[in-house]
Amino acid sequence: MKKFSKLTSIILLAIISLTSCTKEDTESNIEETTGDVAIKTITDNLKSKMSQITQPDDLSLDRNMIQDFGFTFIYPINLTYNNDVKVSINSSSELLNIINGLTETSYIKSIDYPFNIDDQNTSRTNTSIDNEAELQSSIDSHDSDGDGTPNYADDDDDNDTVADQDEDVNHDGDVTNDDTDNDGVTNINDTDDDGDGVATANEDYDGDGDVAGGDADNDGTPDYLDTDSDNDGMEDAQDNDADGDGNIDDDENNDSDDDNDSDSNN
Ligand SMILES: [Ca+2]
Ligand SMILES: [Ca+2]
Ligand SMILES: [Ca+2]
Ligand SMILES: [Ca+2]
Repeated sequence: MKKFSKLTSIILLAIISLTSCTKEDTESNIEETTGDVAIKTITDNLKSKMSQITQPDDLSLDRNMIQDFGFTFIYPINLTYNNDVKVSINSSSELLNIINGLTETSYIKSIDYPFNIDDQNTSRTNTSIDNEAELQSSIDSHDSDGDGTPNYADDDDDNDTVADQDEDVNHDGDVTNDDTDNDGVTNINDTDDDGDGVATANEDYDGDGDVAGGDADNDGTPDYLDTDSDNDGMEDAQDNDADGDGNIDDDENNDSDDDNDSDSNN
């Protein structure tokens, strides 16, 4: 009898937890389908990015907007919180204040259309966004590496095998202000971060599959940021140019005949 009542209790508990799961799932599905998904994607993403930056300011906000979404707002814009409170925003600094104050329970649910943006994808300034479909289409089309995943959902924007968060080599929490080789292309968009002629994705000299983790000469600078990874006094590009013809072996600028024997890489 005691055994029977214990079994009954377990079954009852299982039924109760199953029922509550179903209710929660239904509620979260309802929440996900209400409001303006595009502006919530933008503001949630900016909240996440700004909270990682040591000293976020209006410039870092604009840079992160351009990196992830390909545009900056032309102000004013009017946003509405999930509790229906409206706020008019006249500058990136004002937007930053709003973004910093967002929480899981206090978020932006919509933006008033139309509004204007400076669109980096099309290089058109003052582009009008007239509805949510246009906003969604604009952010979905911003795909730096062309791999089909828009930047805001891509954790390796330039597809160089180094994750976006690991492109923050100055460790200020901002992934959009690092340019190791000073060529004007930030590391998060640069497929050759140290500009040594060897693509970042090909700088995994220890072959462990982790480009960011390798440091062949143990000088504290990882190989993909070190123009002379083995510290032999010869730049990596020369190390990787066996026949010295100026074409780097087995790289994106492929030397199809590594040893210049007129026989393709044999
Ligand atoms: Ca992509
Ligand atoms: Ca990357
Ligand atoms: Ca660069
Ligand atoms: Ca390189």
